[in-house]
Amino acid sequence: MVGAAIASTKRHRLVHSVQRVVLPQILILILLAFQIPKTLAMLLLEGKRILVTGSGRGIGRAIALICHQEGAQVAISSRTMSELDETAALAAEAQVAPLSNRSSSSITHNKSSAVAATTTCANTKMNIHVADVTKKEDVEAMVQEIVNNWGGIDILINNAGGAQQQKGSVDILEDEQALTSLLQLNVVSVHLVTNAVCRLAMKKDGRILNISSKAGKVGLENYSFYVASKFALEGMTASWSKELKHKNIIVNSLSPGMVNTRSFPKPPDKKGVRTPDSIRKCLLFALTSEMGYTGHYVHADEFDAVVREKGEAAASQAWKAIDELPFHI
Ligand SMILES: *[C@@H]1O[C@H](CO)[C@@H](O)[C@H](O)[C@H]1NC(C)=O
Ligand SMILES: *[C@@H]1O[C@H](CO)[C@@H](O)[C@H](O)[C@H]1NC(C)=O
Ligand SMILES: *[C@@H]1O[C@H](CO)[C@@H](O)[C@H](O)[C@H]1NC(C)=O
Ligand SMILES: CC(=O)N[C@H]1CO[C@H](CO)[C@@H](O)[C@@H]1O
Repeated sequence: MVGAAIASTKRHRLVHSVQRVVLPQILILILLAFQIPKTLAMLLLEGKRILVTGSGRGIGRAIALICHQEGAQVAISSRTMSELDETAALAAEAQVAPLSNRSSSSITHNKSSAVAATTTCANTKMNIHVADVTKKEDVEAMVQEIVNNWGGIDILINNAGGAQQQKGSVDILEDEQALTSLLQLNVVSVHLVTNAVCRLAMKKDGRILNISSKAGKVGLENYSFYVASKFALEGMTASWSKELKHKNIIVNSLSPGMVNTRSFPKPPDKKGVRTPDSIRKCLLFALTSEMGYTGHYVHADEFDAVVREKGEAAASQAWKAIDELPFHI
């Protein structure tokens, strides 16, 4: 009884001191929260650790910059250091200039093949990795280095890949080695990176997004090698979504549409051709979707059309399940 009385007195004092000390602090915090600029408060990927493969140029670079602008820590990789430097410099320009000029970004290069240094921007870091994603040693070193730096990866964006060099119908395409090489680049490498990331860097709670193509959904005359690689990728995406669901890892694919890049050049004035940055909304939608939409595919053009016709609230109607619906007679 005496103990209870003392406890009750203590509790009483505690409540008093909570009121005296904590409440004013909470009030101050609330006031401060309103002072935080809207742009900072609304960053969609704040604190996420993201690896984007093939981010030295084109769509991969645009994806890396979009993620960086949304507050993520971004690791970029490609085979070419100079292109990665450019991506990192663009990120540093966009981020450091308006926020602060307390430190100029310094990029130091690591001589070993798959590792490099960290660029510290105002509030996020861009990590540079020179790596050939078709080589297992490069992939392992890159993922291990990111784990050493950041402790893990929250989002993997498999973007690295290539186009079919020689186009033509099946009777024309005699170089079967070209098919093997394209599958190596567009399918085996994605397996290598995803395997290493799941093993070393993403034990649970994460997201994997592959940048796919309409060629992953429909046959295209004279592009059978490329189509084969993209159908394979869709199949892997659907399978992984099932394998990784219990770890709360969401797996989807995104088709950026007709983006004008060096690997996939398009006349910029052709109807339907879009800039790399124009996939921003669709990308952020895909990177913030819920587990209900794992094993799905979204096309940037279809996403834009749904949002235009039905509004932002209907955006998830743009998702398509990769698995075919069962056949009913
Ligand atoms: C920060 O950068 C701005 C614009 O470049 C410049 O005008 C300003 O003098 C800089 N401030 C400091 C403290 O370096
Ligand atoms: C390069 O990376 C290796 C492996 O992570 C590390 O041991 C070494 O210290 C790094 N060298 C430089 C100059 O950063
Ligand atoms: C496909 O390639 C064949 C030659 O292999 C060519 O005759 C045909 O015009 C091409 N079709 C298209 C749609 O490019
Ligand atoms: C494995 C794979 O298909 N990767 C693709 C990811 O997205 C890029 C950009 O569209 C393609 O070039 C890659 O082939």
